[in-house]
Amino acid sequence: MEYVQTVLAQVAATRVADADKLFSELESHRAIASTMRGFQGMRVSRTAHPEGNLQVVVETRWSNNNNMVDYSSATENAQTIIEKHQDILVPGSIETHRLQSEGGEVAESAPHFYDRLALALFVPLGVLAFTLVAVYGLSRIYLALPTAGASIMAIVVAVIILGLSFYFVSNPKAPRWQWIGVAVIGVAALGIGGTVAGIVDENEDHHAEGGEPTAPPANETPTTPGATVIVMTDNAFEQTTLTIPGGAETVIEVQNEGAAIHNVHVAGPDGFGGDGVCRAGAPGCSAPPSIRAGQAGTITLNLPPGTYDYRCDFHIAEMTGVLTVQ
Ligand SMILES: [Cu+2]
Repeated sequence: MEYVQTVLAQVAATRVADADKLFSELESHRAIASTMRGFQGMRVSRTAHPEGNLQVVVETRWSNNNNMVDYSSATENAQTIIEKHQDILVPGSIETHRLQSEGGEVAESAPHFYDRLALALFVPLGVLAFTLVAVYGLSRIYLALPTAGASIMAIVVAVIILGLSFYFVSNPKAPRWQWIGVAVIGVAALGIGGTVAGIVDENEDHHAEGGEPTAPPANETPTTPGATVIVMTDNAFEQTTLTIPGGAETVIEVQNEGAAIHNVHVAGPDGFGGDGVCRAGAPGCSAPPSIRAGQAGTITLNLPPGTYDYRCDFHIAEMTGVLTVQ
């Protein structure tokens, strides 16, 4: 819906030559009006009457009635400009109408100043904010998930993004509510997921500090008396040689007393395997496969007698050792 202020006036036939100043004032007024809230466009038309008078029609269009009322009461508007030039007008020829448009000319309305500002400013800022939320939220979620879960979720997220991109590229006229809906759902999912992941992560930390059996506190004394312990600092193993019995399952406690992330990875018959980095649950890998500062884990081994290299996957040059299975 548009609201239109129409100001009509007739320039007297004898004064048409003096009307240039009026028209140039109206033209410069257009620039001022276009910065006003709700401005949709301004049109000045001139039509010669058969008797020689020049009919002037100035239409300004507004996106709502309040914008038009504000304009009508402004110190300068199309009406006051025309009134200033009474001397060249046919007396009593000024008429002002304020009407609600029934549409039909919306297509030709000039882009509103604020809409242009929005495109130039709010769209990039919005995209930047969305990217930050996406990067932060997704990283929190991925970090909280086990490796396999994170891979599956990354694939699902990628497929969803591709699907949505495909949909919006092939439907460029998709209604605005769909764009907004996708953005709102995306931000909400990332915000909720990131927060939940953060809380889960925090709780795990507290449990670890509280000394759960799966993550005993790092204090150099084994939780189970007599158990084998590997203590890790930045960046060294305190035990670079270890001996354990063969033919039975042995659980070694792993304590990270450094500030960096470390792990223990015992080579199998094929060396450190694959890309050489521990995955959750992989044989020869500590649980968890990345042990954060101050945390502890375990490594469960059941190996035939022999010697095996072990290392920290994060510091393969500095943190190495040899395990002997008797
Ligand atoms: Cu390390």
